[in-house]
Amino acid sequence: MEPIAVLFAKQSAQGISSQAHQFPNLYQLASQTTGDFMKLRSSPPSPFGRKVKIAAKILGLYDQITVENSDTKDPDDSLRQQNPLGKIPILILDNGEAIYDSRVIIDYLDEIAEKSVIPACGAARRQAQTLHSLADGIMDASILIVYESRLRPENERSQDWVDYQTEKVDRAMIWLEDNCPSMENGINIGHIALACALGYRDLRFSSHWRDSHPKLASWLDEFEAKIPAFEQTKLNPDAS
Ligand SMILES: N[C@@H](CCC(=O)N[C@@H](CS)C(=O)NCC(=O)O)C(=O)O
Repeated sequence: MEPIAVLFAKQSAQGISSQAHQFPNLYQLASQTTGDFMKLRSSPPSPFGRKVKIAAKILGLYDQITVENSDTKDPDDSLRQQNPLGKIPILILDNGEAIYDSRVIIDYLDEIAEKSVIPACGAARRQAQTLHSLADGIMDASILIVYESRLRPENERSQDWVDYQTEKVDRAMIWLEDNCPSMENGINIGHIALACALGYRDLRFSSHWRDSHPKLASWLDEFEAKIPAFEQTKLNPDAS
């Protein structure tokens, strides 16, 4: 069951409605008629893919999405035709159109769903999207650090580069410890992204951040208790 706090009626929250909002079951009706589903290209450890999965679950669209795992390192993986950048996540719509990146996918899912994870306007929207960017930045920097050891030969690795990226993460985490985002008015895309960023730190960098950021650690525990999709999309740290 979805936590009630997450779900606010889109039409009353947004004031104005797009066509999809006026006919909230438009996508469902179309996909039932054609029998087609959306396909998400992702991989189990991807924090950006996890963000899309959690958003889709909260929005009530996950059962209309089949997940197809991708290998970003494999030049023969069709994902490079679907997104020339060779990055996941990618959402393939039922008409074959490929959309990316995670922000665009979530924006699209939010548009076609009856519920919403993106506040409609004003300070709530601004703050949710800024938190979303901060969390995406933690994920970007963390992934670059992982790739430095995974993709670059040992004698070409740069500790300065790793430190530069690590400092971005450190500054963001310190700021978040002092400014833990409130979930009182419901869960939005900023919260989802932050949870995925912290989950990725747990997965790839151990859980030491929890000792130095106790408020943020409690925040993540609270998020996890509110949003079952977080646990459902968790990857075993021993996985590749
Ligand atoms: N801005 C992108 C970032 C996506 C991203 O960095 N994905 C990683 C996996 S989590 C990837 O595809 N890496 C392969 C590569 O950079 O070539 C988004 O929001 O979707």
